[in-house]
Amino acid sequence: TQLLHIVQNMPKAELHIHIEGSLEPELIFALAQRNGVPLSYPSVDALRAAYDFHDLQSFLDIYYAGASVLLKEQDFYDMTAAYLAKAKADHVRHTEIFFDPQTHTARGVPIGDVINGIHRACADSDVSATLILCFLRHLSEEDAFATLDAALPYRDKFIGVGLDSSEVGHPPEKFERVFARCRELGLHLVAHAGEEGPPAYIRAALDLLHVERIDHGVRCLEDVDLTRRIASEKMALTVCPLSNIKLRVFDHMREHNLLQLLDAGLVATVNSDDPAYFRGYVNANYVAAFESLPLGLQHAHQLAKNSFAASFLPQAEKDKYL
Ligand code: ES4
Ligand code: ZN
Repeated sequence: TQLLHIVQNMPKAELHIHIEGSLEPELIFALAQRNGVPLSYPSVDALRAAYDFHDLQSFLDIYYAGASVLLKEQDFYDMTAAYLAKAKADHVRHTEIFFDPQTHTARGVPIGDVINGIHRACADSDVSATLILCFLRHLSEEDAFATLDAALPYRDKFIGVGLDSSEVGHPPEKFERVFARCRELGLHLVAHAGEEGPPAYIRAALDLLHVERIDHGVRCLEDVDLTRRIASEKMALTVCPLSNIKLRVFDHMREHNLLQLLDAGLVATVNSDDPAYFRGYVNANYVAAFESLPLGLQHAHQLAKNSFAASFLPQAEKDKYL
């Protein structure tokens, strides 16, 4: 239809994409072969068939297994270049890419190889792309501090830090000190909150971590005061519709609360999260939401506008799109 055509072709920014989540099964197999890494799946099809999740943790287990084939700087380059080609095809003009260094340094990969490989692919792309280093929240704050220290020689190659992995049981307060340090360093701050965790985790991310965006945040609507606050502060939410269905945050796209978020005046955006695992890059997320929810042309324009407004682009760059 005309609306879906407009939604797919409109210039947009992507603000919630884990680069390791863009690793397609075909590339996992190619890298496993190239690096001599054994895989517990006999074929690409067998691996893809294992992408049957029932919650965040069941996804993360497979996501970390897939990332185990990444060893060399060139592997990180190839993964990122493949994502940027998909983003360009979806009319993404700017993307802020999450990466999980601890997933790789734990296997002995030098953090410089991780950052340089991803960054070089961004520099070679004609899509504007910046990087956000994410701390794994199931690990300790001490581990996060060590990761930050190891990354500081590459400070010019990332613009901010985030917080991801298993949410419930690992509240934002666990990372209050390391986020304070990142704030002093002038890094942008974001955190996953209110995906599987309660509204209290969103409030803690705002009050204790001083984040500038909330990743997911869809559970904020359970708390009327929090919703009003997020609206009045123009705090953006990076919503990932297909992720939320695959990880059963909502039972069906018809039940997704994207429209309620917009109707509450929130700066909601649409993003892909882990497109290789949830079977859809950013346009597939827009299409799935627009096919199942009563969203119209105004919503399409609002979502595109929100994606640039909520980005960390300099104001002069944002203004070209707003
Ligand atoms: C993630 Cl969907 C999601 N939630 C939390 N952490 C993640 N890391 C990669 N994808
Ligand atoms: Zn995410």
